Amino acid sequence: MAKSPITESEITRAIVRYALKDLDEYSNVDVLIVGAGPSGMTAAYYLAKAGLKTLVIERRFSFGGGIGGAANHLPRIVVEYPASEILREVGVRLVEYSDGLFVVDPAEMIAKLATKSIDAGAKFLLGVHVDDVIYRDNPPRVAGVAIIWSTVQMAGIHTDPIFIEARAVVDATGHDAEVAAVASRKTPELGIVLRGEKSAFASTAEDLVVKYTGKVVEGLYVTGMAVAAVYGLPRMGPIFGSMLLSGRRVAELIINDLKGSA
Ligand code: 48H
Repeated sequence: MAKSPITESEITRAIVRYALKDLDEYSNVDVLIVGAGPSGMTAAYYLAKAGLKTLVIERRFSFGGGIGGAANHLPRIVVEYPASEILREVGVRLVEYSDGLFVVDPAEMIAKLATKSIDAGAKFLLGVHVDDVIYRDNPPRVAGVAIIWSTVQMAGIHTDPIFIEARAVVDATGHDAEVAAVASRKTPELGIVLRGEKSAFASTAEDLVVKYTGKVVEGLYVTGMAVAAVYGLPRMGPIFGSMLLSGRRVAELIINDLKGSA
């Protein structure tokens, strides 16, 4: 039997039913990652692969964060060994420029990190802004986030947020460490201090960002450039190895921590 023409109300009902189902299902997750840049998407890939219920919240309507702007808008970035192996694992093609230094197409890197993390089971909500955290005391900890639609936030219209609870929140918001910053400013008893990112020193920055990746207070972890903002580390420019290694490192730490508290 031929299907009757699709009606406008049917379009609306299909969208509303599944959008609300998503918000219902993801109102409480194992891991909530704020930011779909290189560190956030890498973390999402490994966390989802490990079977954790993983939600990524991104305020833009697109993936990739700073990958897309690449190097001063020149459409190539570089990645060094061993981070190059993470890109190889998700199928990104690497061109070896010199021993252990690879040139990568940023559009391919965005597409493949996004595809692989979604295929591994991570859920992305685009166009959503994280506005605040949920906290608990005794002991002080972060227990989730408050969200509003990015368009509402940009319009400057006040609306109260809705909440998402999480066993672990990951600040993958880049240079401004927005989640750690709001937690530090509004809830000093969490004891979070932001030292602010330093000027460029690429090789040192690449090592230190990975080394300092991890938990800042119970329930809140930092990855990527947010690590530099919290711990006062130098920047590295358009080399992305530490973003990938930091994303994998934060995933490993969370998998280990949540396993112990299942
Ligand atoms: C929802 C938010 C919010 C919010 C921000 O900037 P990113 O690419 O972050 P990283 O750390 O994964 O990668 C940093 C890299 O891109 C970079 O800038 C480098 C290597 N710089 C070196 C240098 O010397 O300059 O992605 C962060 C993402 C973005 O997509 C934001 O839109 C998003 O987070 N975001 N999403 N709620 N409050 N704040």
